Amino acid sequence: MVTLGMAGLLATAGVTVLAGTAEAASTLGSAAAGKGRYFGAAVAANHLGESPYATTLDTEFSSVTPENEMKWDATERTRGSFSFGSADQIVSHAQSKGMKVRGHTLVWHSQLPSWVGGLGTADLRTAMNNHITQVMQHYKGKIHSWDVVNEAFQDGSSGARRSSPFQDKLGNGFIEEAFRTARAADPAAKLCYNDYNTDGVNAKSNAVYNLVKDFKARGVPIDCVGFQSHLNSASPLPGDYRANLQRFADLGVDVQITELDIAGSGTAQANSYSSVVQSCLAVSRCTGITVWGVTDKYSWRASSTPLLFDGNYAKKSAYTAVLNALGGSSGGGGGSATCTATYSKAEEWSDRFNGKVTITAGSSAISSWTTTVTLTSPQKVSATWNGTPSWDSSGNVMTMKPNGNGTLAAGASTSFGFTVMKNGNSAAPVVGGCAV
Ligand code: 9MR
Repeated sequence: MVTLGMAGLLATAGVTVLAGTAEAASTLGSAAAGKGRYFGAAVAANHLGESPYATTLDTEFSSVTPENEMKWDATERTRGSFSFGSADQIVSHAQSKGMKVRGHTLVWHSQLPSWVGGLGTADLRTAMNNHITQVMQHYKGKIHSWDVVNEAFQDGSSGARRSSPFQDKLGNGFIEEAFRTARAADPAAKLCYNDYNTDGVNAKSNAVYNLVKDFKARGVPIDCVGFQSHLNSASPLPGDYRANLQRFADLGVDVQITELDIAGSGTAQANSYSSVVQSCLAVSRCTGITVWGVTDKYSWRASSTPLLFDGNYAKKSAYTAVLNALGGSSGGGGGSATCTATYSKAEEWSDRFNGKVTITAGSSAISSWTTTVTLTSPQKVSATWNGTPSWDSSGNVMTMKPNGNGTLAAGASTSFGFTVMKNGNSAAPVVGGCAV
């Protein structure tokens, strides 16, 4: 932003700015802003006091979604008694840092207090509309987009509605009613329908598509569709992801990637993240991306390490891939060569395990790289592959260089491996920074 402002000033003053000297944006939020998008994260109020959590959030992201704090069970646990404490904490944190806020979520079958399910039809209608109105009015003017209705369709091939108190008692019309109530409560907020397993063209996304098409034809207020994009090996990135976003955009709504996380590690994970970002950038109405958490440590599925920062808040290769796809650079300035090193554990036996380190070039090509792997004594490395190791005098620190030619194209990755004899200690090795 600063750089753009400077370039603008210099240009106005008639000074010629050499192409390529401007620094690329170095955070997710600023790089996304350069593309006219926001880049957000789901956050939990109870982690904001953890310094690296807040620092990572504040440095990198330009939008937040409360992960649980705005849900019905948090905001209206008892009928008519509203509590906004932890959601307010997130909203004021975001506002103080200039971040936008996505509202999640008003009408959802899950995290719904049991009193809602116990109501009769007329009472349920009143309670639903009151809930939407109270929560939206509390945050009026502070939320850029609201997930008004979440996950109302079944998985699988039926394209049918999911059973819920709303569906079962109010019928198909509950979604329309919720959106009309929401428009009246905060006319400035974008109103979204949000769901998962709708990331490619399939029976479920077709059902959502038909809903949106019908709403647009009849003038029912809807502004956006959220694609959660919780991806893993059972539900990988669909080949028609971009085309699916585009067909919704063509109905006249914005599309947003709302809960992105991709199980995995290393290059495969980085490549999927990169594709998602490129797909959003290719669809002009794709207005922003939110990842479902800041760090793997607090992910709702932490064991699949699906996020951009690892449990120690280190940037993963997925982070670099996203930043590069957004046109940013983690390097120290325009065009300078950088790399990142990320560790993952591979096979493990009772006496030893294999470690893998992935080296990923930043936004410029690199011609060589070096990184360190520090063991915990009395561990010993018994074998290495795909690299040339050397050792410090303690025998605990291995410096690894490429075998021969260490050239990597911008954003490309390579990896080396090693076997650690545990000698009674299974601690993961610590991988140092990557130097070019
Ligand atoms: O990440 C949320 C987790 O902390 C909650 O325990 C869970 C409860 O249902 O909801 C998770 O968030 C969900 C989101 O609200 C809607 N889409 C699916 C998300 C992951 O389950």
